[in-house]
Amino acid sequence: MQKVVFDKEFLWGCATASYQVEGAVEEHGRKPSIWDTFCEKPGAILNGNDGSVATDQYHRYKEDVSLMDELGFQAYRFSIAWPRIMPEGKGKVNEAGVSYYRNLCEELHAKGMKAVATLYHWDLPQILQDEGGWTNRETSYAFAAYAKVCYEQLGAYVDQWITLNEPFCSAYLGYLYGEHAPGHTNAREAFDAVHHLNLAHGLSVKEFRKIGLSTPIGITLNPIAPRPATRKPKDRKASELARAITTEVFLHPLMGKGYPSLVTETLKITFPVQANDMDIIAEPIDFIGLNYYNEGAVAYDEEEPFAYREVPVWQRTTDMNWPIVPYGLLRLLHYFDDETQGLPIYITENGCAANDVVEEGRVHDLMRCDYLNQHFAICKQAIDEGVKLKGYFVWSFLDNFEWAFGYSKRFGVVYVDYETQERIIKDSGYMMRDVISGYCEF
Ligand code: GCO
Repeated sequence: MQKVVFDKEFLWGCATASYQVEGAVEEHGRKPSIWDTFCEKPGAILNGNDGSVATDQYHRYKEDVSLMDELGFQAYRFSIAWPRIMPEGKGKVNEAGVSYYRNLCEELHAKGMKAVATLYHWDLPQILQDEGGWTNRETSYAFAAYAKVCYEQLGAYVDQWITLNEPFCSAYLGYLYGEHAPGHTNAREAFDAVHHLNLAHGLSVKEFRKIGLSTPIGITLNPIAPRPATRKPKDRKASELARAITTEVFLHPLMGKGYPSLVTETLKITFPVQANDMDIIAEPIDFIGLNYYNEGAVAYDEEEPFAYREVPVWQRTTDMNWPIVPYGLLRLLHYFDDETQGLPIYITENGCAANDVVEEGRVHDLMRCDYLNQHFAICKQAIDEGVKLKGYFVWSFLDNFEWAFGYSKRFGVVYVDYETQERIIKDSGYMMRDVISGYCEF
């Protein structure tokens, strides 16, 4: 019998997010989020797609949980839609929204799976964006109040909490580059959003501690740490600048180190910090989530706003045109291990988009199998090298709404026929079943 490569405590899960899978955007009291609004903006989303139906998981969650169980997943990382829980962003709680997530958690528990809930995976209630969204400090307090309601109403159902998913994307793609909702392109707004997202995280962790739940709470970052193009000091500096402005503006305040001087002094960027903010943001957490897909390379370029530019790389790419660089994950796992002084780490997203086709009822996504196996091997190497890696969640359980790319990109280990909503387990799903069972060596 093949040896089990990961120990029995290692948590194998799959991940999705509310706006990408639920659909039912006007059902049972849910009100519009910034993504409902953004999808209405002509040209914002490829093919004019939106999340109004998505994979209809709001109605099909029992079927999906059964599929997860069939593949042996031990946990499901989903996100709670703020506009379902508090449709006005604050104040009145929508009982129907709470019930949906209670039912989902109970279905998971009935199959012996853990419920891992992300409080915020980008679907900010539009009503709060109308008041400035993440550029408004008040949104941080509204988030903490929303989180408190979730802890009170779902604390007995959720096994692990994640405050924010990828604040980098919320702040930079949403307010600087305009690629994500709300689609703004204003640097001042982006840096205000960075701070208010950090503050929202800290305030929500303090609420969690006040309530006294014993389950773990953390945050998920997508650390962007491109390698230097060459060993020239300038290119190594470029790599440090890239990591500072994209990742350390979140990671360092979380760890009580304040904003990185490379950003505040070298790049001369300011943040709207008020008294006690940095202490609030540094409220201790129990684990950190790491989302990894790919790694780029950068060279110094003083003409660029952040003094670096991406350079061409040679690796094979996925359907997102993202280079496949497993070793980049090893670098980041050690970086997180060092920066957090050994906080438990979960890979809360890893996977790839592939041009999947159905052939005689099967999907032979062998590129995805290779991608995943290469990254599993990196996980094992990191653990052997002493990194406290405690789990892995594949992105994604099933094909879903890939933000600005609409439904054109498929990340699932389960295929979705969007015409019929039929689910088809891909070869990568069967491969994950074998890896999780321990009978498959990669
Ligand atoms: C992210 C988000 C996911 C994406 C996935 C593929 O990391 O960007 O968490 O919602 O769909 O990463 O891009």
